[in-house]
Amino acid sequence: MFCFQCEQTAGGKGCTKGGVCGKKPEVANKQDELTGALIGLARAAAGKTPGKTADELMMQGLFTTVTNVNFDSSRIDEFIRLVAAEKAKLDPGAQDFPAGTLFTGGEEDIVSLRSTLLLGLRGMAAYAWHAYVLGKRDDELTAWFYKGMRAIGEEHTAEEWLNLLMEFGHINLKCMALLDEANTSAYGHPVPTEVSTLVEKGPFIVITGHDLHDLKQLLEQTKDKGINIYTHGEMLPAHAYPELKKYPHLKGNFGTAWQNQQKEFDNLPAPILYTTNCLMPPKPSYADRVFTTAVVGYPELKHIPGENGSKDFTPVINKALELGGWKEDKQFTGINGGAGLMTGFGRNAVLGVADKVIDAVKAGAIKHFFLVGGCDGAKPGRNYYTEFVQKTPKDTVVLTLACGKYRFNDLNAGDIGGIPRILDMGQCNDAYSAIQVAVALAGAFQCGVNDLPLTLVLSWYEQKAVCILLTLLALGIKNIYIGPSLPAFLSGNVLNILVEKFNLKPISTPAEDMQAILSRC
Ligand code: FSO
Ligand code: SF4
Repeated sequence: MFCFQCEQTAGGKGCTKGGVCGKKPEVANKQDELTGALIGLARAAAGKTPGKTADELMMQGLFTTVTNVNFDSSRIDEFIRLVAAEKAKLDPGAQDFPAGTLFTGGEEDIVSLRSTLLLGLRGMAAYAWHAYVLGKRDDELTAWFYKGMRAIGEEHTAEEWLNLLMEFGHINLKCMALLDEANTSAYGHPVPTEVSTLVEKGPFIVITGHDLHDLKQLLEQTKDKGINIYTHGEMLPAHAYPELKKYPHLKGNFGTAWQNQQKEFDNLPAPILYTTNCLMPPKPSYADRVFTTAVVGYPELKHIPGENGSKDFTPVINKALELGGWKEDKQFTGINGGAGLMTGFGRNAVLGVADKVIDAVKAGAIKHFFLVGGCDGAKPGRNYYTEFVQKTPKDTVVLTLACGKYRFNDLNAGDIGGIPRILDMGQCNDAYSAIQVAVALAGAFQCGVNDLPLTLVLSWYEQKAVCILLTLLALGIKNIYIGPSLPAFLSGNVLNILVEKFNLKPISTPAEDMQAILSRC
């Protein structure tokens, strides 16, 4: 196996003997085979209208290879079989891409550029799938999956690869817009909401991942059953959607970001439902109560079938009743000891008070905006993000999104004239909201986004962060800080291009970076 797609890759170079994430070589090799087969499917679809089954396989097949999604080789085998059957219908002569050469075949910079596009496509597939299950699709977006996968199987010059990456960044913006539309049309616009971290006594279910459609179905099926629902990880922003928050048994949030799950779920007296990444190999103390759904999979864990239609969560519900929850209420806190988390500052909420924000900037009450967001992870260096937010001056506002926010979302940072200083905009895909807010501010101040008093300080872990970064770069956003370490799949030369073109900066220390940012203001 060879896999270097995530931030925790072995030695900062690549996992070769087994994944740091727990992925076995057999699974990694099958994922490469599936990727090669999807390139074959894209080739077979050239000049044709592939159809619903092929489209679904393309999105699900890519999504399934994202870090911490599927560890079950039998499920990946099934995908390979279905992709082959679909390809045979379109063009039996189309060749699959040789799996073994995906991340190793060719000159270093070309491998780097090819890998970047593939990893971006994997991330975008997850977003496209979430929109798709809510009935939203876009022909240009769907077609780009095929175009992108065909491109991965072709030779290109470095310049052509860079152009493809920028084109992809724009398509991913469309994809995030589509998901925003899917979520807000189904569940309303998020409203600022305080989320409790108290778990009440009695039966409960923890739901994690990004899929709001699964949460909605679970809430419906647990109505009046005496079972409470708690979000975990990236599901936290769900509390802010009117059509989800209306359920009184959606009580609060349990736990923090994905990398703490083995500790947080140890002996948990409740089932845990994984709707997307990020699944870690479960410990025996709770493996019997883990349920996966959609493309998530792990050998021997219980799986709730039904991809984009209705699902039956009865086994999860029965497990909650059997385990019974805790005997007493339990108050939990965030990693800095704070209880009660605010979320729901999506574009609609923030732009709803745009006048107030603009006035505060003009009056000098708000001097700078930071977007401190992205994924969390296990590395000790990630406390950079906590320290960075702690160091932000009192006359600055921190926008945040994705699971990296758990590093600081329980800090009581106060407010500026009623505007909270830390504004949680939602999940990683809600980077779309952040972009919309930045564009609106630039419009109000009649300047470019790069001229705003705004600095992006991003943490990355997996492939959704890759697609978001490519979107930000495609939009021409410069001076982005990125950490905790640089992607192993960026070769020295490719990194140099990004540094020269976009002034992409690796994070250093919170104090040094803060000083550099504020001295430019
Ligand atoms: Fe976190 Fe995992 Fe949303 Fe990622 S849950 S790390 S960027 O999958 O997707 O933020
Ligand atoms: Fe290694 Fe990350 Fe790949 Fe897992 S997903 S095998 S940790 S690089």
